[in-house]
Amino acid sequence: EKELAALSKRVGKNLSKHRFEHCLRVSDYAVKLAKQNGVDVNQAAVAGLVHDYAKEVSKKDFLKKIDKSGLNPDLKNWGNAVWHGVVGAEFIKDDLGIDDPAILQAVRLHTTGGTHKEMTGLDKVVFMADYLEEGRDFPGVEEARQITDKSLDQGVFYQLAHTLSFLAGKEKVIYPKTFEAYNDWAMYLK
Ligand code: DGI
Ligand code: FE
Ligand code: FE
Ligand code: FE
Repeated sequence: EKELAALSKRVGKNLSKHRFEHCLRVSDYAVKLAKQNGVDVNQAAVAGLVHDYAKEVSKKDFLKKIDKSGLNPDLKNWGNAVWHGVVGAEFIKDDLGIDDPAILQAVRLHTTGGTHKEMTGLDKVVFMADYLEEGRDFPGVEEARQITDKSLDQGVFYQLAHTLSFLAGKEKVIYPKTFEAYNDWAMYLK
């Protein structure tokens, strides 16, 4: 579609080649998962394309945006991993003029996920497409793709469990929303 091509050009200008190509692949994978799960294909294509739009924004600009947008100042204690989704949605709104609340929420949740009640089909599709796009090659990615083809919800839980364990294995600080999402899905699915 013409609008998507114009948007893609603008996203490409804000990102390095490798990250832009990741965004294109996430968009494609999100479309595939959207078709499998009765999710709006255009919203999936757009949300996938823009999800990492702010990934290369500087710390200084994230901090400014948190103030300007009136976001919770506690966010300032975190870093790029959290900011590029939650604060990234504000850049996508302001720079790209995307105001569809469903797309903005999918961007906000794409790194941490959310509770099963909070996550829409679109949120799950973008969350999983980011993890499973054709360029991903971590151990277990093929198993994760198979699980997700069978059940989008089981895929979400697989990613939450594996990301949490990966981060803890590297002794990283973990954002509370990541824990909250994991616990919620564990109670919901087990
Ligand atoms: O932006 P991408 O690299 O495509 O993928 P992403 O947005 O899903 O994740 C970005 C990074 O953030 C990835 O290395 C995993 C990490 N991450 C996810 N949840 C947390 C986290 N890092 C920290 N420190 N804490 C978290 O809760
Ligand atoms: Fe991301
Ligand atoms: Fe992700
Ligand atoms: Fe990504």
